[in-house]
Parts: sequence; C-alpha cells; structure tokens
Amino acid sequence: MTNTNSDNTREWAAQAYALLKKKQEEQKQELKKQEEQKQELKKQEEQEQELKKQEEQEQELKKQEEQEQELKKQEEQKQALIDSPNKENFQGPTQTIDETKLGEFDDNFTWSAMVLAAQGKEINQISIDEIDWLTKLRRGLEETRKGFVTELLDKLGDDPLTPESLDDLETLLIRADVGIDSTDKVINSLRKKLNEEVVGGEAGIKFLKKELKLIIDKPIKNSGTDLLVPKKGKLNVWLLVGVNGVGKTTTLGKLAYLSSRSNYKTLIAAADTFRAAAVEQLKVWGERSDVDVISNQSKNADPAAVVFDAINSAKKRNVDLLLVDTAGRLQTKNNLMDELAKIKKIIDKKVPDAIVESLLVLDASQGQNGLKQAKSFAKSANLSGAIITKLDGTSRGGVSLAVSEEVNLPIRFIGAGEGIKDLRPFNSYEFVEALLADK
Ligand SMILES: Nc1nc2c(ncn2[C@@H]2O[C@H](COP(=O)(O)OP(=O)(O)OP(=O)(O)O)[C@@H](O)[C@H]2O)c(=O)[nH]1
Ligand SMILES: [Mg+2]
Repeated sequence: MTNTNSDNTREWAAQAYALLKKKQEEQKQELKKQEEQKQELKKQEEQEQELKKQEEQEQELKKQEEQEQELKKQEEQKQALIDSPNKENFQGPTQTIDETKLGEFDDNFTWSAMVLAAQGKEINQISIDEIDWLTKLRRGLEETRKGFVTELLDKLGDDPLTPESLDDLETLLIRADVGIDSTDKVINSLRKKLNEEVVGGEAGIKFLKKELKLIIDKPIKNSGTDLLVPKKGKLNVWLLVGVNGVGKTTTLGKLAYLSSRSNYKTLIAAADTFRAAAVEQLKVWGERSDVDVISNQSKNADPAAVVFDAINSAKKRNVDLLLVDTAGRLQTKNNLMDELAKIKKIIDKKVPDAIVESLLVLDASQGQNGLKQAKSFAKSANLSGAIITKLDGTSRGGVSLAVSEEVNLPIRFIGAGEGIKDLRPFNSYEFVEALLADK
C-alpha cells in the first residue's frame, strides 16, 4: 500500500466514520424523537383515559341523581295518593278520613238532591259528602227559617202578595238580621213588582230568592272570582282575622283539611301568640289534615316573626297555600289592626308576588254585633272576603246578606258545625235555597 493509497483510505474511512457518526447521531435523534413521540402519545392516551374515567364518573353520578329523582317522584306520587285520592278543586272532595255515611232517603236527601240537580249535576256526579253538607246547611238554617219563612208562608197562604204582607215581610227580614239596607232593597223591588202585576205567594218567594241572591252575588261578581281557590305556581297567603271566639282557628283547621285534600301543598302559621293553647289547638287540626304548623312557643313571641319564619318555610317547601291564624286579642296595648298591618308588611316585603287574602271570620250568631265588627275591621284591615261561621243553630243567618250589602265583602266559605268537614265554599244558590226552604 502506497502512502497515497493509505492516505486516501484514511480519508475515506474518516468520511465514512463521519457519515456513520452522523447517521448514528441522526438515528439517535430519531429514536429520541420517537421516544418523545411515544411518551407524548402515552401521555395523551393517559389523559384520554383520565377524561374517559371522569366522564364515566360523571355519567354514574348523573345516573344516581336520576335514580334519586325517580325515587323521590315515586314517593311524592305515593304520598299524593295517600293524601288525596281526589284531584278536584275545593268544590267536592268525596273521599274523606272519616267516610261520610249515606243517611236515610228522607226529605233532607230529596231536597239536597234537588238543589244539586237544579245546578246541573247529573245523578252519577252527586256525592254523599255534598248531600251531607246540604242537609247540615238546611238544618243549620232551620232556626233562621223558622223565624221568617214559615211565618211568612203561614201569613201569605196561597193569596197574592199585598202591600200589608210586604210590611210583614219587612219586619221578618229585619228580625232575621238581614240588615236595613238589604231589606229596603228587597222590599222596594217587590213593591215595584206588585205595582206592575199580581204576585202569588209562591211567585213571591221565588222573586224574593232571586233578589236575595242578587245581593249576595254582587260583591262576589265585583271581585272577579266566583270561587276562591289558591292559584297554582304562586304562594297564596290567607290571613284569618276577626275578634276572639268567632271561629278563626276552627275555620283554619277546616280550610287546611279542604286544601290538602284538594292537593294543594299547605302550611299553617300559628300567629296567634296571645293564647298559649292556640298552637296546640292548631297542631291537632294540622295532624288531622296532615299539614305542618309553624309556631314559636316562647312567651310574648311576635306574631309577625312567626309569619316571617312560616314564609321562609313555605318558600323552601314550594307551598301553595299558607294559612295564617291570627289573634282576636293581644297581650300588649298594641292595636289589633296595627298587628295585622305589621304581618301584611312582612308578607309584602318577603314575597311581593304572593297572592294575599285577608278573610274576616264572622260568627253568624252575633248578628248585628258581628256586622259592627265587620265594618270596623273593613275600615282598617283591608279585607278581601268573609267567612261566616256557626250558621248551625242560630236564628241570625240573615246577617250574611248584611255582610254582602253593607260591608261589600264577598262571602268565600261558610261553616255550619264543629267538624272538620263542616265548612264549604260559599254557594249563593244553595244558601238562599236553604234559607228559604219551605219546611
Ligand atoms: N256550632 C259551631 N261552632 C263553631 C263553628 N266554628 C267554630 N265553632 C266553635 O267556636 C268556638 C271558638 O272557636 P275558635 O276557632 O277557637 O275561635 P277563634 O276565633 O280562634 O278564637 P280566639 O282564638 O280566642 O280568638 C269553638 O268552641 C269552636 O268549636 C261552627 O261553624 N259551628
Ligand atoms: Mg283562635
């Protein structure tokens, strides 16, 4: 090998080496790159796995939530079935805790069925509860009726009405506490009719019924609401107000029953903090109708504070109807009206879009005295309706007409007994028929 050759060979080898080195380096780089890419891929894969896992967990959670919701719904439906087998509104719960028994097929039944038929009810639509109520109402108004209808019919006989018989009727209406304004209205209409035609006894009674119904219906029509029921989707707050002993708490208990049986989510606020026993009394009613009672047992609790708590609860529980029992007397020297105003203010502030009803509870047996109370309450308490109680066993049922005519309040419910079912939405046709039933 010559030097030149050996030089050339070295040169070539060096070049080859360099090349190989470069290649090796490149390969190393390539491997590194691949390794990095592999790492990157692995990382991505892991991230994907992680994401998938998270997603699966989320799905699982969602599923669990849905199952919980479903269970809750089933529970609610089950509860609703237990609570109220009847989805009708306030007019006709037929299935009740203590099932009403069908009485005898007697005069009371026939009369009640006829009153229902006259209102367009079919035979298969009539319920025992409705018959039972009408019987109670008719019996309850017996005393009032005895005082004037029976006497009136005796006096009239079958003869046509005369100006003298109108004078008798006037006295009888006043005696039944119908009130001077309503009586004047009715007598004037009858006098006008007498001037135009001969009116027989029966036609006279029919005309009288029509006139009385007109008087009672006027404030109801003016209110724009024929039947007071809670509006769904809003909080309805019904305040029961009135002087002591008229039947506020009892009426509230009956309303709670009617409301929960009609599938409204109902809550009671025991805002009568004057009588220690009031809360216990309400709790008994609450238990009977499966409605919770919000109260504050501490002495001298503020009624407005109880209402405050009750509204919080009502909002949390999505309540449809909050029934508020108020005091007829106060332990402080504060005015009853001021207390009511305070309660109203709390409601307006906390739930401005609530539908508030201030319902004056009136004891029919107090007659004209009750009417005086109604007038003074109406002046300062911003009332929206009346509930007449104790129509059973009083001769002063006529006061309902005076409330409509002189205080201009729509009558929303009437009570005729101490039982849980002895309160019904007011129906002027049934009331007047019961008031003037001829036996
Ligand atoms: N006969 C009859 N009694 C009734 C009726 N409503 C209420 N009562 C009775 O009247 C009495 C007084 O009823 P409450 O409900 O306590 O009257 P209140 O207005 O809440 O009385 P205070 O809380 O003291 O202001 C109780 O004995 C009731 O059973 C009714 O429609 N008919
Ligand atoms: Mg009370």
